[in-house]
Amino acid sequence: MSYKRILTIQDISCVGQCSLTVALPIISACGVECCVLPSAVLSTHTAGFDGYTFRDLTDDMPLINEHWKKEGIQFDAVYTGYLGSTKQIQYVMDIFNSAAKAGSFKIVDPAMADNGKLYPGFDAEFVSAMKKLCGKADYVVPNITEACFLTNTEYRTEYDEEYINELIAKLISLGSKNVVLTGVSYAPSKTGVIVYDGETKQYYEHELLKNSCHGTGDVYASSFVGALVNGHSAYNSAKIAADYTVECIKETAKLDNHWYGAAFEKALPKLIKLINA
Ligand code: PXL
Repeated sequence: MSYKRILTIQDISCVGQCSLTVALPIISACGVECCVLPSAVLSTHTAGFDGYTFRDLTDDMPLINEHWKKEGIQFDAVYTGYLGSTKQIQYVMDIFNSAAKAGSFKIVDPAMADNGKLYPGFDAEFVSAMKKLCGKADYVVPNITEACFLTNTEYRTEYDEEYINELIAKLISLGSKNVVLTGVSYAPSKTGVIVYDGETKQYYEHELLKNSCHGTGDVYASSFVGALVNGHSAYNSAKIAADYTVECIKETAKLDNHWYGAAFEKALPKLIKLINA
């Protein structure tokens, strides 16, 4: 029986249905052991709550990594999300070098921006370090805003294939082996994801729902990683993650005023079916 162990590095937002509180249950539901390295602890996420607390765990990272080295602990994949500081990015690269088994996947979700803007607390220095981290990845999973920041491209809400192709070409030139670009919409009620391995581009188009909620990027990246580690191809993993995320948004729409996160729990049975199909 194959039993994989992965490491995910991102924050704990105590309330807010994002980052580790999403990645842990989703990856576990995929039948994969999920180890964690919290980048920071926040009382809530930063998108819509005021006065949140922020405990930066940067200084713990090298100590944790040293202990893992002594114990010979390594992982079948390392997946990074929201990071807590620019300094942390170098530590994450050290962890890529020492804690990722040979042949394992390194997946970077450059969780730092959406809707044309950086999240609070991030700046040009962070973006520049994130470009380097993306260069070490097997898969980068940005949305269009993040792709624009990573490639110094003007953010547009209306675009054509040429604009997207240019964005993807610039992303791959950062050094990642593959690009998975989310939120690519060419028609009013549709959106989709492009998977590019440096040679072939594949587009999976799906429904664009009217309601949107925070945390769907984390739901997407976590289910993508879960599928990939289960042996699905990158395209199939991108498709599974898209279908699952759509289901999560539909579940969220059934709730009153559930604005801060996606009700991903209700759709976990669907994800498990997709993974095992
Ligand atoms: O979902 C991305 C995310 C993760 N973690 C924190 C955030 C956000 C988005 O705003 O604030 C703390």
